[in-house]
Parts: sequence; C-alpha cells; structure tokens
Amino acid sequence: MPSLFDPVQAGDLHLANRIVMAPLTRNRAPLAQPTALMATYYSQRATAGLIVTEATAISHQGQGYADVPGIWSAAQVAGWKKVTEAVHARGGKIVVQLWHVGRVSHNDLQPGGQAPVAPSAITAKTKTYLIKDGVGAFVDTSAPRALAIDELPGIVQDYRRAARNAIEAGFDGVEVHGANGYLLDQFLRSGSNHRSDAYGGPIENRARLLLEVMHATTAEIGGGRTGLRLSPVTPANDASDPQPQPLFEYVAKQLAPLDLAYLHFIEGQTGGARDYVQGERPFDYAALRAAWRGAGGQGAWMVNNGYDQALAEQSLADGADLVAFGKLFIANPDLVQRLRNGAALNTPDRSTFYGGGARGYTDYPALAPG
Ligand code: 8OZ
Repeated sequence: MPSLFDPVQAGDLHLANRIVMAPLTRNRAPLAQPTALMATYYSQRATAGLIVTEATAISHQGQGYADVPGIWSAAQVAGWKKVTEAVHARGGKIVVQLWHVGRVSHNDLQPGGQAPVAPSAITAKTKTYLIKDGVGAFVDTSAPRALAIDELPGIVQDYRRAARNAIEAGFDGVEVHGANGYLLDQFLRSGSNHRSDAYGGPIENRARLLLEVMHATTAEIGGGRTGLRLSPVTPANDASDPQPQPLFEYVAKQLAPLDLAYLHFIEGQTGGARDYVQGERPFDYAALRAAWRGAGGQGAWMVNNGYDQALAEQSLADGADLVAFGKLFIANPDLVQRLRNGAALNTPDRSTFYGGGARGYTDYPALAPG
C-alpha cells in the first residue's frame, strides 16, 4: 500500500511524495504582482511533493480580491519566474492555479470600474475583500452582468494565454480552478447559470465553457502538465446545484481523453463539513472516480478538505494518489518532515491568513534539518 512519502507520477509530473500544498489565497501581491517575499514563502515549502500556488487571475476581469496575483502580463511572468526558480532550486515542483472569479468580484477591482461578469445577472450572496488606504475589509460582491455568448471565446483565450505564460514563467504546469463558486463553477451549477443559449440549461451546456477551457489549456501546454480542481457540493460563494452527481460524472467522463496530470477534489464544504450534502443524497466520490477511470482517465486523483495524516493515509488506501493540505502548510513549511517524524505541528494564525507581510507568512519555524 502506498505511503504519503512514496513518489508518484501525475501525468508528466514526477512527484517526490504524495503530500501536496493546496492553493491558498494570501493577498500579499499588491498590483497583482508576485513579490520576492512570495518566492521565499513558496521555496520554504518546496519539500511538498507538489505546490499549487494561490489562485492567480488570468486577466484583470478575472480578479475579485485585493492583492491577489495575476499571470496575464510580462511583468507578472517575470515576478513568477523568481518564485519558480526559488522552488526549483530546493528541488520542488510547482504549478500555478488559473483563476477567473466571474461574479465574485467588486466594481472597484474591475477594469474601468465596470460590473463583474457572470453566466447570468444574479448577484452572489457572498463577500469579497478590498483594501482601502491600507485597511482590509470584507464587502458584498457587486451585481454582475451576464456575459454575451460572443465574449466566451475571449475568456477561453485568456486561459490559454495564462497557460502559455505559466510555462514561460517556469511552472511545471497549471491547475485550472473550476471550484468554489468562481466563473467555471458558476457555469456548471444551475443556481448561478440561468442561460438559455448553448452554455445554459442541460448538463452538456453548463459544462461547455469548462471543457472548452480544458481543451484550450491542454492544447497549449499538454494534458500531462494540466490539472483541474473541482468542488462538487460546496456551497462556497453561493454555489448550488440540486443534482451534482450526474453533472460531475459527465464532466469527469468528458475530461478522460485529455490525459490530465490530475483531478483535484474538495470533498464537502470548502474549509468545512466533509459530509456536507447538496441535493437529495450524499455525493459519491468513489462513483465519480469510477466514472473517470471507466472512461479512460489515467491521471492522479487528488483529495482535499480537512485532512490529517490518519485520514490521508486512509484515503490513499481507498485509492487516492495525492492529498492536498492547506492550513497545515500555512503554519508548517516543513510539513513533510514533520509528518514523517511524527513531530508536533505549529498552529496556523487566522488573523494573518489574508493580507499583511512576513508575519504569519514566512516566519513559521521549521524544525532543525535531519
Ligand atoms: C479564500 C479567500 C479568497 C479566495 C477559493 C480562491 O476559495 C479562493 C479563496 C479563498 O478557492
């Protein structure tokens, strides 16, 4: 039976162990520009089998929170290059998470102060995060406008450019963010998608934009360097759908021929109950995996949400290939070594999760080497 500390292949990515640093929004990139401090933070965590960066905007329109990074400009690519070089210098592997927030944004964060975009003009009952005069605050998201059908190819193109930029910046690959009620998830789930064109209504239509993005991204950089994160039942950011099982099984089957490096699942409510139910019955992740494998899906299966070591090992025994840890990686740069040695874990400090500087970011202590 594989252990968390055994190497594994995920598409083209050869990973030293099965412990993944989950994507974590930290709001420390003023003007959407990756910084030297971010290079320090990620390189401190390079012993993870794989680092997935914080969610990173593919375009200005895709941005929904203050001080999150982007990957659409040459300057951003140059900033990320310093991050990937620092991680690679310590022998790590790192992919960038590609993000378009859709309606989870605020006019103040959008180009020209315009309304955010969404499948339908339905405001999300959720908050975003603004920083005004140096002071951070959670505020209601703005009312979005519905995207015209002829705008969608441009969004697919923005993902494609971001994937190309990622490789130019030295990333080992990308993870498309299809989870947590952001743009692609807004299209997937019926609560946020009331369209009556080819991108709304039946499952095949609601999955269309996600699948177009995955086709474009894999055409640009190869399936073996592309992962996807999904969250079939999360209510995060006002996401809802009464029938997640057939929706996500359809998506998984359609993705199988793309030979992705991995699929990454947030099980249950993001950052909350693992047994959260949406719809009529508990979500069956084993059936989802069987649907993917049955259709020829070869990549790694990554699980996430509230894992500790015991649950992670159980999950590997049950057929997962990779386990992503979030909060534990915030507080423990050397999480792999600590788990291997059964060492005590540092406690994450919530007050420094979002925004700020080095405190609560790069100053968590590592154990002495050995
Ligand atoms: C926490 C705060 C802001 C954004 C996600 C990108 O939930 C996020 C996020 C998390 O996927």
